Amino acid sequence: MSRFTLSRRSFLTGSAVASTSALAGCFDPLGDGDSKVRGVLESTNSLTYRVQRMLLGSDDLAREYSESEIRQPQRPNGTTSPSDADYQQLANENFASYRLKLDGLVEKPLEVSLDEIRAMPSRTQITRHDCVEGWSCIAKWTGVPLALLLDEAKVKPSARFVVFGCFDTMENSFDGPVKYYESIDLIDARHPQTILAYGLDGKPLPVSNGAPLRVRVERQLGYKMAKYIRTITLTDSLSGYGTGSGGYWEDRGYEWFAGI
Ligand SMILES: Nc1nc2c(c(=O)[nH]1)N[C@H]1C(S)=C(S)[C@@H](COP(=O)(O)O)O[C@H]1N2
Ligand SMILES: [Mo]
Repeated sequence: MSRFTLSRRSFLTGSAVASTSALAGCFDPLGDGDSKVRGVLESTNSLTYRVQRMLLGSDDLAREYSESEIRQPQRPNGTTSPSDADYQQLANENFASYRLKLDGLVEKPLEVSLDEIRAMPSRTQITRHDCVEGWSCIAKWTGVPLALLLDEAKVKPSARFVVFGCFDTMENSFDGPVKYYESIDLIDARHPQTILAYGLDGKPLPVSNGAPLRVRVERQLGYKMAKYIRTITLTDSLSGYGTGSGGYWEDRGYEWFAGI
């Protein structure tokens, strides 16, 4: 018995703790290692992918909040201003020549401009972002549901993962400079709250939070939500990316399935 029972209990406790502390808007409750919230994050992190997938219905929604629960701007974290020359050039002209490339295991690879993406049906959601470092922020995100782009590109049946390739180079990596990347499965990719966001709190997404496009994967931790997205690739294996664990931080030991 246990592992499942215990896991399930920590998972449920996780939701309860998360919702009571949500009123703070942006908060950093973790001064030390035995904080309740950190314990919950760590225990949910250790759940296996299979167990979490059993607990989370594929379309269960993450909690959404009201405008009054937005207390301060989304805290920029990780890369906040990519120094990469190709990115800076695009940013200088307000991303007018930016093209999102969607390729890999699809019948119809796409190259779409920001204007084309903004013209697609959008979704706006007020959600809580939980960083593994122990802070959370409630913010309003607007973007195109990733599922719409996947449908447009016609994903091949052999595809299993969506890989986000980013513009920003992580300079301080022990193995030299590498680009940030992330990946999710197709259940999360098609989840109704999974959007490519170009708006934050009613304004264009700022560079510090991932302009021109960043993904929201609302049932997972912050590091899954790739900013500065350049490419989206459908693949049947993560082994060709980074050192094969599915993301920049996963290659450095974080869980690939970072459900909260
Ligand atoms: N490209 C890229 N995406 C990234 C990161 C990054 O450094 N580069 N940091 C991640 C982490 S750890 C967090 S918590 C969130 C921070 O998003 P924010 O800056 O909008 O708060 O972005 C995630 N996505
Ligand atoms: Mo994070």
